[in-house]
Amino acid sequence: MKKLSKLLAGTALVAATSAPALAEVWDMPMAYSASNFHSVTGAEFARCVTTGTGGEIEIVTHPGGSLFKGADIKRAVQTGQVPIGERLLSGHQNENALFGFDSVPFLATSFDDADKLWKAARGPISDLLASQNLTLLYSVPWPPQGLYFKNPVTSVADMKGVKFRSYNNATSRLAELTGMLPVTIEAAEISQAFATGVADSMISSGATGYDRKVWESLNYFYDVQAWLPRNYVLVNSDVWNATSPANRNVIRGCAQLAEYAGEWRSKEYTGFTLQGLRDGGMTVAPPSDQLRADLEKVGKTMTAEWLEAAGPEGRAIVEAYRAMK
Ligand code: PCA
Repeated sequence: MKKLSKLLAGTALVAATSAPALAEVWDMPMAYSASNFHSVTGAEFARCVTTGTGGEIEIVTHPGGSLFKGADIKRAVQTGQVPIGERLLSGHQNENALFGFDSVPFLATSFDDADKLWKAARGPISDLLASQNLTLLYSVPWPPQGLYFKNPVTSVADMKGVKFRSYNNATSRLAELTGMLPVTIEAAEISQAFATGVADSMISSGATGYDRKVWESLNYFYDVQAWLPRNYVLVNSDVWNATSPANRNVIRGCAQLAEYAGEWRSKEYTGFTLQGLRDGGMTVAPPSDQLRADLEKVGKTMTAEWLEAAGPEGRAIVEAYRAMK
């Protein structure tokens, strides 16, 4: 009997020392629909981490704003309610103008330019996030932003009084400067907002119009290519610092892969979704010369306002970006 208990104790000890670290589950809220390329990229990133850490960290994505709505995700990660999440960071422009560097009209209007702007901004944005207990993992751009309307629009004068769905400060300001009436609505809720007439227009990518089937309510998409806003995957810095160096390496590697694959998907999704809008019955067209010229004026005003609000740090980002062009 004595022998047996000794043996059992020995086995237990061996089991305890050779057991893998406890598997952790990281719930990852995401604001956009499961079929959207950001969510697909996030799901792949999650699998990469789960596989790469040998199951020590299992990331479970929750797309469509099902765990936290977009507007609540940054705070949820910051306060440790969840360890990780994805957010459209320009949604926090009202907290710090620097977060709006990617939504300055006509500053960067192609994927190539958006890449350069991101190279210039990555350091300052990472530092700003670090000061808020957040560690930046990766960022992926949305396709270029165009204008959606119910009725045809050929100049800014035609936009007067139209109810406009906004998603950050820049989009609300654009509405104000064009005489429209902004109302902030999450992407997850726009189909209903358009169906019930809460809004009759927005600026967004073909991707979001396609994901939300906006052709059920809207008829025109003008491919203005005003800017390419970005989503960001953030980790709570306390969680990050408590993660083993080996697992951090795996996560960094998966993040690099996700940033690359996500942008590639964004590019592929651009043409596919614009065709999807056409197939849904919408007119997809470039803006008229008049509309383009009117919007460029609005863009100048907004650029000046943003540079003023973002101060020397904002100016440094724009200068570093221009130096790469
Ligand atoms: N779709 C998101 C942000 C930018 C975009 O293309 C939205 O409309 O909320």
